Amino acid sequence: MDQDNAILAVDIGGTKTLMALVKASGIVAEATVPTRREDGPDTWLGAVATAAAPWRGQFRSIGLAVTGYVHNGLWSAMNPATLGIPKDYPLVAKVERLFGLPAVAFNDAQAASWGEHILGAGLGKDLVFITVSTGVGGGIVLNGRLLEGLAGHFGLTAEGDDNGFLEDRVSGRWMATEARRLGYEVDARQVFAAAATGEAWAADIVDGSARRVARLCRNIQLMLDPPQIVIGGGIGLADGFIDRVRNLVAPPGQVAPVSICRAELGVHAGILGIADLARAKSVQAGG
Ligand code: BMX
Repeated sequence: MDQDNAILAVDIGGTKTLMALVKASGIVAEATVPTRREDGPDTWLGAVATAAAPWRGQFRSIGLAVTGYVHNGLWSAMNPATLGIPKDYPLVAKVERLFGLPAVAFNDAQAASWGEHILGAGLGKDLVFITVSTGVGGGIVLNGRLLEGLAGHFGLTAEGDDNGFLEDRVSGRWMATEARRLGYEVDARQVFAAAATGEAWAADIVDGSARRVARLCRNIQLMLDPPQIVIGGGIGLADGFIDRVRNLVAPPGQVAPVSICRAELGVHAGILGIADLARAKSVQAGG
């Protein structure tokens, strides 16, 4: 495939959809459209096609990084609270018909893991990626390969005696809910700001989230022993959060805690990751 041909990379998250034309040299154009939860996948994809119309003819394949479970080109919600997707929505077939071009699809956090592996904090080494934002997503690059399917869905692991979702006790949504329970009508950003000024109620909320993420990191270390854990997302990168997590990861015995570092690609991690995955698929197919 002509390496100068761009990929249309699309990252559909729980609140917004980021799109970009990505060449081997990097992002050459980008646009954002809202993901209106009440609309549904056909409308979300229609909005992508409309926004991408000016770029028609400049890309020969499409990469989709989407919140939710992707398997054999079908898309489903794991936690409808993050985004309500009908079970087994035929995502790849719909996009290929909409654009008349080949498409590949991965979970958003898996795509971001690949982005951090090839271009970000991963420096080409194996890693486990955790993104703490609206939900908690993740991805695993092991022996140079990205694990697909359910791999990395850390936000859906069981937390608490009622076997609730970990992300429902860690994410920004949880912080705001916890603050409201204590009588403070604030969002996660304001919780961090209050914690930074020494407000004990706010520091307790941030510590509660960091403690659960630290426990996740310890469990990942004992299960996969990765060279590093890369943490991203609006909450993951908030002031002091990673330091709190580092101080709380306590593996058993004389084992040194796993290296924990900050993601580097921000909102572009998924876009850059899925573009590389789509390019590799296209080259493989002789595109
Ligand atoms: C949820 C799940 C994951 C996703 C993660 C982060 C859904 C719709 N999403 O655990 O697939 O990676 O949230 O989602 O079940 P984000 O939109 O916050 O990136």
